[in-house]
Amino acid sequence: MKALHIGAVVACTAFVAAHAFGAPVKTGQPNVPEFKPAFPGQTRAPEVKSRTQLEVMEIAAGFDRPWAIAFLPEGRFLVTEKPTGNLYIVTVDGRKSNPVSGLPSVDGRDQGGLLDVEIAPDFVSSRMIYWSYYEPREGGNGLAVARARLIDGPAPRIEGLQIVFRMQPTLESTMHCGGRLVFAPDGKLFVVLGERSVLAGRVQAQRLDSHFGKVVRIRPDGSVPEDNPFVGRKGAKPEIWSIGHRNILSAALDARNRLWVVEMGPRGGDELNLVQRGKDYGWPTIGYGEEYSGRPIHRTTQAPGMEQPVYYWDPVIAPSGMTIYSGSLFPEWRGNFLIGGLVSRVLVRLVLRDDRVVGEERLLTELNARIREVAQGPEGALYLLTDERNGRLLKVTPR
Ligand SMILES: [Ca+2]
Repeated sequence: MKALHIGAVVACTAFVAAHAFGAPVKTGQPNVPEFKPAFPGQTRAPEVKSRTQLEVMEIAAGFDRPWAIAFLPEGRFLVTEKPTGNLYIVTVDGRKSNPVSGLPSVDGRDQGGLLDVEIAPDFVSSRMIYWSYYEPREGGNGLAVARARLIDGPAPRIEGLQIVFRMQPTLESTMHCGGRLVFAPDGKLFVVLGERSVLAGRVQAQRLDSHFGKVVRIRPDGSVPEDNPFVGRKGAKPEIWSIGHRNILSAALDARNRLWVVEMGPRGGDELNLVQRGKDYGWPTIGYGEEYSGRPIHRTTQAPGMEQPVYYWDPVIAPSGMTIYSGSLFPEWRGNFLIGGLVSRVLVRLVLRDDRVVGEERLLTELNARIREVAQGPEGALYLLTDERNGRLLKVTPR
């Protein structure tokens, strides 16, 4: 293992004062300055500074664009590799297994490939794992979620493969499938999705007959819980839990088991949303960004019946991966949102109070790496994956 010492100790000004006043994190000019926040603190919250000095250890490297981590109860990790579709078991001292065999092939172009992996809540007895991936299909592709039993050993493999969810309709696009998986404590599985980026997909984010741009909620076997909001509505996909999302690449539960997501915006307009049953998060009707060409997407930032983001970024951070910290190694981070930044090459920390962002920090700037995954380990350390050809699995602890 290699220790990378990061950052200097920064004395913190009084916590309350920093929240009430204070300049925001220094970023560039907004891309869409004519769009104003709907309420104070919806963007550019005052900068806060962690008092804890961080130590970053490299546990393993040599992953091709790794995407997600899951923690096995014995202290090892599952790590997905996006373009290759490979899943590895990694030991705490960084030894990588052969790729787990038996996984279906993936469409690994662009944003596609093998994405998230989770262990079942009853993994200790069932040995079941769940993963999401871009599924190659006749006439295009789409996100799928599969599960199987993990058979350990020198040649790890899966057994009893089942596809439990298929995003519909099939469309040819190598972009915006979302893909994070979150198990709720009641055993339901949230799958967060994107709208495929192309215009033919984007317009479906508001349509109930399409999974594009939705959060869906299923049972682990793929069946639909009867208390989903659109069950029984004619023409509606019954798996839908919320609508109007662009491309969700971060999802996590808070201490009250509420689902929070961060979605990748266009140029300007990355959003933090608190996902509630049956609600509409506005895309592409409202938002705070613009097309990469500079052309407008939205006439307005607010509309009746559409939810406001709790927070937005312009310029964007390009989010991927998030954990809401609940461990004991970083007491000052308790309840904070830790979000990986791709283009921004930072770890973003948000401090929330009463569901409003009251402070923002950019951590690990010295690492200067695209951060794809942020996960809290069982012992409270933070684990990261860097989005590189030689992607690294990093462990962050107090120094
Ligand atoms: Ca929105």
